[in-house]
Amino acid sequence: MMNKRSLLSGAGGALAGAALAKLSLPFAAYADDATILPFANGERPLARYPGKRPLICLTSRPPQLETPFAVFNESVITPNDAFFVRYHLAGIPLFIDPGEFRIEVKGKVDRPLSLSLTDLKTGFEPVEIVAVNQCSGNGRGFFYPRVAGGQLASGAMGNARWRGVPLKAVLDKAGVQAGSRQVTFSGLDKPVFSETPDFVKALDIEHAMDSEVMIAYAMNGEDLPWLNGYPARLVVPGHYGTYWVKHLNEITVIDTIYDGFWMKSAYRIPDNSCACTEPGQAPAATVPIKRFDLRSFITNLADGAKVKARTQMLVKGIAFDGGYGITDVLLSTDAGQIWHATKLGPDLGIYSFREWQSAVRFPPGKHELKVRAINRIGQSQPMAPLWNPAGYMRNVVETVRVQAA
Ligand SMILES: Nc1nc2c(c(=O)[nH]1)N[C@H]1C(S)=C(S)[C@@H](COP(=O)(O)O)O[C@H]1N2
Ligand SMILES: [Mo]
Repeated sequence: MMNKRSLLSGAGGALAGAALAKLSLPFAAYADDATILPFANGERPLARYPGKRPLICLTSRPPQLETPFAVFNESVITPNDAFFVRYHLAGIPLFIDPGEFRIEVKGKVDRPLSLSLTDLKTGFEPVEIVAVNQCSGNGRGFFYPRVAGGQLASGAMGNARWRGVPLKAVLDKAGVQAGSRQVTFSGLDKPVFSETPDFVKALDIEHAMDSEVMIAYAMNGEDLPWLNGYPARLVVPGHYGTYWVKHLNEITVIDTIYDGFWMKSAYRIPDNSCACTEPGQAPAATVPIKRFDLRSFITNLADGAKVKARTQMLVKGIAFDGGYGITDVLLSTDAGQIWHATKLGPDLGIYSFREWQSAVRFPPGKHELKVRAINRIGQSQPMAPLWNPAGYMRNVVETVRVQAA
């Protein structure tokens, strides 16, 4: 089994004297227990990282930590210590001095800015939004045929209340020049090898200026957890996590279409209405991934659960989409033949998880539960999974089998 060996050594001890004013990331270790995700090769250690409860460890360098699915049944807001973590580059920041930290705003702007955290917190009107952050590859481990990439179950998502300033306010202060086409974003993390492209993402200028994209410095009423981008990150409501650049320290307005690796080659989906191909086939053309598709989950029953027969119980869960808003969540207890409306929970905004619940009485025997959401523009989820070579955007109607006795 897994030893309690160190996963990530910050130099907290060695530098303690010299770095008193700074914050540092201490070390992480494997927890004693492991977990098994519901697909082949799904055994994972749990790891204890700074500021986090034990999370499912996909890789330790760079840290990629998945939220245990049961967390989504605890509350509609994902606690900071359980929120998933995804990095591409092993050179994650281990020391950050909040007094020295600056966000540079440069490129095609009239007045380049160098914003301290204090500038960010006091120089602009703060805004808040509840929004889901989800990795493009959430659920990739369920793809069949299997695809390369992080073999994630459904825990690479989370819902939080973000606080920060609109990116538009910052760009307006800098003065975006006519003819600008995109804005690029980069954070403090760096590649270990010079051959590895730095993690830089781009948004079209109209999107960057839409007043919803936010530079966030707080999450659920606290500073951002280190591993979720302390001290500031981009929040791009309704859009896949790849754009939510962490430890954000460079914002560059450009008058071209950015063609770095993480836009031109990675995080692209088939350029068709289903974002899918025949299994095993490469797409004819691709475009950058953008908005979430519709998803819904049962959170209080795991696949294979045993329930009490003939007794009324609540089945509950969550649903979300890319920002149209959930209008209905339907539940089937007979493998999708009959669908029942469920009761939706409080509306925390179009970018939030929406809770749903339904009272169910199971006759003795086996039951196949399926859950399906519908959004404000009438979209729903496919009954059979769609496939694409990168394993992105899973949104099939999910199934949970229970045994009532
Ligand atoms: N600086 C930086 N920001 C990043 C990444 C990264 O590798 N480096 N990964 C992105 C991806 S792909 C995802 S899914 C989200 C995950 O956010 P989280 O780690 O806070 O859950 O961060 C995004 N922001
Ligand atoms: Mo991601």
